[in-house]
Amino acid sequence: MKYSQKIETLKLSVNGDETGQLIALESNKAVVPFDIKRVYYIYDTTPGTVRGHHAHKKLKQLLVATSGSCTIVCDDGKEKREFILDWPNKALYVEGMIWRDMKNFSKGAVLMVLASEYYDENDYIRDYNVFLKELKNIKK
Ligand code: T46
Repeated sequence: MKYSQKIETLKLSVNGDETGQLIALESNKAVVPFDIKRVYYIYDTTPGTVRGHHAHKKLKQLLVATSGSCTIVCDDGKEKREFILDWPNKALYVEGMIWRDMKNFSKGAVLMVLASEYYDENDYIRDYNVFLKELKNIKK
């Protein structure tokens, strides 16, 4: 299997006026580069917790902290980069073989994730050494 790997920060456009703000996300336009098959959100996290500790074989995801803030640590096998999501108009696109951790959840943080596939545990790589080994199959 050939894997892909991509990380991109995106600024979402806001429809705002004096009554409030609204952000719309749509499959294959309005920045989401895939058909949205699943939406999940992480909230009520334990203070100091670190989640993630895995990569995906093919999943594409768009992450937005719709409330509060958190840090996403992305590791492509060569370097680790940290992205702070701290505003509803900031999104992080993560595709495929990126090892990710989520940490520094603020009180009340809600991390919303749009995903390109239904939940499938077989798409996860939860062993870092297996992740490093599989990286040789990255599409060039
Ligand atoms: C990811 C990061 C950003 C389901 O039943 N359905 C789902 O769609 C998901 C995502 C999870 N689950 C179950 C599986 C576990 O029993 O919920 C439990 C917690 O999942 P996990 O430990 O994988 O959660 P995180 O926060 O470590 O990772 C999640 C996503 O799983 C993952 O795809 O990229 O958020």
